[in-house]
Amino acid sequence: MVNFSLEGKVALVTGAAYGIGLAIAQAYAEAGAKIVFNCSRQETVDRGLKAYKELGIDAKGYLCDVTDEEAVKAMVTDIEATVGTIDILVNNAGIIKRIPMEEMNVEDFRRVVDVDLIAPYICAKAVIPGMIKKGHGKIINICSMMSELGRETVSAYAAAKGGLKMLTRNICSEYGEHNIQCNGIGPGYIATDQTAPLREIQPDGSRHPFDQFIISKTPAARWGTPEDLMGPAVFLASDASNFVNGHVLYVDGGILAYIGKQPK
Ligand code: NAP
Ligand code: GCO
Ligand code: CA
Repeated sequence: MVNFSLEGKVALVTGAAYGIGLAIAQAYAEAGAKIVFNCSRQETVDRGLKAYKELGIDAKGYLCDVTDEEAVKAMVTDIEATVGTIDILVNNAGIIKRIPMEEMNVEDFRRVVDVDLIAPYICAKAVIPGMIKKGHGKIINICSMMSELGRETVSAYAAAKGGLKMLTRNICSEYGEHNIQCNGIGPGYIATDQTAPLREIQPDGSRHPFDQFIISKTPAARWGTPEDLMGPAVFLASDASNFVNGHVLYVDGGILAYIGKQPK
């Protein structure tokens, strides 16, 4: 029988106070995993703990900026001592800065790359020794449409998410022999805080032009929801995907396959 259970597994989902990370962690808890998450602001950790409590999930939260390697190592050491060896890491924490490249200062560009690419390396490096010792592990990197496509104003984010796709393939290549599978999930356009500016109702009551654009570029003709990611995330964290490695599973309603709705 195919095993989708996460019973007895310890899952660290970074940045999982709300949005995509919270949905993935909720799905993991429902599949039997013990949930640990972290954010870089105490108020977000508190928001997450409240959300998990309301969901009846006994999650452990840490205040930890994923770009701070010493803090990440300390967090992983504490998790291993108090919860158990991390079986599943989801590199979900991420930021975006929408600025035309020629106007973007290098500090902003560097911060996006730090959070969206360097931090997944830092977190993976921190959990891999425990996974090797335990004889298995799952690392899931939250990629993006921008792992494949560009658009105006998101140069740093696209560079980082493109790099994250290749980091996913390289972790697969380097650690597959230790029964560690590293895959990506590439969400399409998902309705979360991060994309709220792209969906704002206009002063005249109409939908945001970008909102209408995405609807025309998505065969499903809708934005995704964090819940759309729950099943794919459980699949990639479970034994059901033990021979799936180095793959980015796009959960985009068909965007990458579609040229876009033809004008009437
Ligand atoms: P979100 O609503 O903006 O939430 C981001 C989370 O990451 C927050 O909990 C935030 O908490 C945390 N975070 C940010 N920087 C951090 C840091 N340095 N250290 C630790 N935690 C940090 O994002 P989302 O829309 O759920 O997206 C989650 C992931 O999916 C991101 O990697 C994003 O790039 C990716 N993604 C999103 C979409 C979409 O359409 N929404 C599509 C494709 C991919 P703090 O601010 O308190 O740290
Ligand atoms: C944007 C959006 C996208 C989504 C996501 C798409 O400004 O284009 O924020 O980047 O967040 O990454 O997969
Ligand atoms: Ca090796």
